[in-house]
Amino acid sequence: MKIVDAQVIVTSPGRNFVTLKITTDEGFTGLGDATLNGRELAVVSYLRDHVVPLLIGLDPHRIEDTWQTLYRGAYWRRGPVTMAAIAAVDVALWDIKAKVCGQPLYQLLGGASRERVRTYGHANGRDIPELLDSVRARLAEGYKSVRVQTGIPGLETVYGVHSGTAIAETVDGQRIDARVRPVVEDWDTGAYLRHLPKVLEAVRHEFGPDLPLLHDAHHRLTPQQAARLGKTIEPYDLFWLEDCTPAEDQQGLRLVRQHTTVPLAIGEVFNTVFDYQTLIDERLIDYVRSAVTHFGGVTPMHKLLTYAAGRQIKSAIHGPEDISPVGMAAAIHLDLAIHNFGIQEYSGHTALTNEVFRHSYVFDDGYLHPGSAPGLGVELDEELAAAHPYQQAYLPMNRLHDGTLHDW
Ligand code: GCO
Ligand code: MG
Repeated sequence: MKIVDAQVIVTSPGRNFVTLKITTDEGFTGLGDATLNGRELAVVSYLRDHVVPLLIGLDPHRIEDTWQTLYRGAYWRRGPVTMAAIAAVDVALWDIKAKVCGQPLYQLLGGASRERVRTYGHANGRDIPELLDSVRARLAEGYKSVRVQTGIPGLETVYGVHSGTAIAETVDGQRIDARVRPVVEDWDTGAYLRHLPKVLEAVRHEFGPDLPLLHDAHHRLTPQQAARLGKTIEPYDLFWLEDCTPAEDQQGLRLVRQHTTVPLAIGEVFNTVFDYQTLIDERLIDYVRSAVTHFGGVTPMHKLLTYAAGRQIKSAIHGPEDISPVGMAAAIHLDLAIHNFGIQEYSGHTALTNEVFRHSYVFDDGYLHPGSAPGLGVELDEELAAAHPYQQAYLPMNRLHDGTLHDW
C-alpha cells in the first residue's frame, strides 16, 4: 500500500483545529490532530512545506520507520511545532492501520485493560459560591472527579476563570485579524497562596471527603512556593496538584517532593521523553500529562507510558478543548489499552465541533469509551470544516501588578 495524498485542513468551529488527512492508493484514509493552540499555522507550514512531500509514496504500515524518518531525518529535533506535526502523521497512520485491520485502534495497542476510562471535568468560578455551583454542574453531568479553579480577591482575570483565547473580531462579515492581541490577565502569587486553601476547604466542606479534587497551578510558582503550598493543602487530599512550577525546570521538583506528599502531575508542555527523564527516574511526579498530539503521537506516548509504569507513575493525558476530537480519540484508545492508566482530562467540545468531527467515542456517567468503529473512530466533515475558516487567535498572557510578565 502507498500514501498518495496528504491534506492539511484548518477549521475554526469556535476555536482553531488543524487536521492532517492521509489517503492511500487503496482508498483508506487516516486523520491526525496537529493543533498547537495559538501557533496553529506554524504546524500547518511544517506539515505542508516539509513533511507532506516526504510522505507521498511511503508504505503507511511502516509507522515506526516513518516516525524515525521525520524525527531523526530532520536533524533538528524536539519542540512543540515539530512534535505536533510528527504526531499528526503518527496518529493518521495508526488510524489507517487499524481501519485496514477492521479494528478499533485500542485492539492494536494490546486490547482493553479496563471497561471504561474515568475522567475529570473542569469547575471554574469567579468566587467560591460560583465555583461550588460549577462543581455541582459537573457532578450533574456525571463527572466523578473535578478540577477546581477560582478567581482570587484583588485580581481581575485569572487562569481558568476568564473569557479564554482572544479571537479575531468580525466586522460586517470581514475578519480584522490585525487587531487580535492576547488577553492580559493579572497575577499575585502571595494572594493565590493565601486564597487557595480557603477554596479547597470550602469545596471539601460542601462535597465531603470522597470527591477526587484536582487543581492546576499552571507553572506559576517557584519550587519553594510550591513546596509551601503543598504542605498547606495536604489536609484537603488533592488527587493532584498540576504544573506547580515551570515544567521545564525538572530539578525544581526535587525541592517540592522533599516537602510534600501532595501527588504531582506535570508534562502538558513536554514534547519528548527527554523532558521527563529526571522526573521519572527520580520519581518526582505521580502523573505524566503530555498530549498525544504534542508528543509525537501514539507511538512515543506508548513508550513513555511504559517507561513511567516501571516507576509506578500513571497516565493523565492532556485533554482540554484545544485538543480536537481526533486527538481526544487517540488519547481514549491509549487510555483503554495501557495498564498504568490514571485519569483522562475531558472538557468535551461544542456541538458544532462534534458535527465537524463526528466521533464514535462516548462520554457516559463520567466515563469515556472509544467505541467500536475501526481506526480512531473519527470522521471529518470537510464541507462543514471549510465553512468555518481559520481565525487568528492567541492564548492569554499574565502580568504582575507592576507590569512584569509572569508565567501564564
Ligand atoms: C489543562 C491545561 C490547559 C492549557 C491549554 C493551553 O490542564 O487543561 O492547562 O487549560 O492551558 O491547553 O492551550
Ligand atoms: Mg494544565
